[in-house]
Amino acid sequence: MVLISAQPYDYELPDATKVALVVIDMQRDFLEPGGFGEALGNDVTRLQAIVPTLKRLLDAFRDRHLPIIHTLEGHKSDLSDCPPSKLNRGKGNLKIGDVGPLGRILVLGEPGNAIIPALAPLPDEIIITKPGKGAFYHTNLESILRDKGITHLMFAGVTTEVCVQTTMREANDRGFECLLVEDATESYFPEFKQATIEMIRAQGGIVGWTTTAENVLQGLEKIG
Ligand code: C5J
Repeated sequence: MVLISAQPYDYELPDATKVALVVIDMQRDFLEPGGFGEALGNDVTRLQAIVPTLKRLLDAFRDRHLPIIHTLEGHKSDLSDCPPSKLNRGKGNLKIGDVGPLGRILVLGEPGNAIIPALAPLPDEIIITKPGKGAFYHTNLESILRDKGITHLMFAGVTTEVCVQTTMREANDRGFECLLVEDATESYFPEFKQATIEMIRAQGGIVGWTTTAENVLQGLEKIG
């Protein structure tokens, strides 16, 4: 067993066979101009800052052949999996399914819906496509994790208070021990990121733990 320095207290990692890295929605739609994030009025450039840290985490998991799960928010081309409440929200110039500079906004298979090239999944890595904010909603993520005997999840990606937090809460309710890597997640709103980190680890870790990528890397060194 390895202890990773975290808040509100050390995170216990039983052994390397029980852990997976979950990288949430590092897609062009959220990180590049012309995608869904910008259509909602956000400054998407601030999300780029976490890419090098996330790459270090990916490399550490890849070097040890530990499971990596990438998630991708997107909808079928007929939008049959996009409820009107989501489709009509926002009042931006471009809605989900409209054609933008990166192809159709938030539609699976479109250029803008892909994971950014710097963090592209390797062929043996799992990609979960999801229509919602949480990665357990309308996906087979839970059965994949149970089949692999995974009990511990480390979370990274965007955005901290939307898809990352929603997925972490879903995972926590399902009994997974969840650790958020603070410098490998980002939001369009720095204050929302900070608030999310604080609410996750409040009340004795009500949703889980938070730590830095450096602490994760040191922990992984100890498990070999
Ligand atoms: C959002 C996400 N923000 N990946 N999606 O709509 O957080």
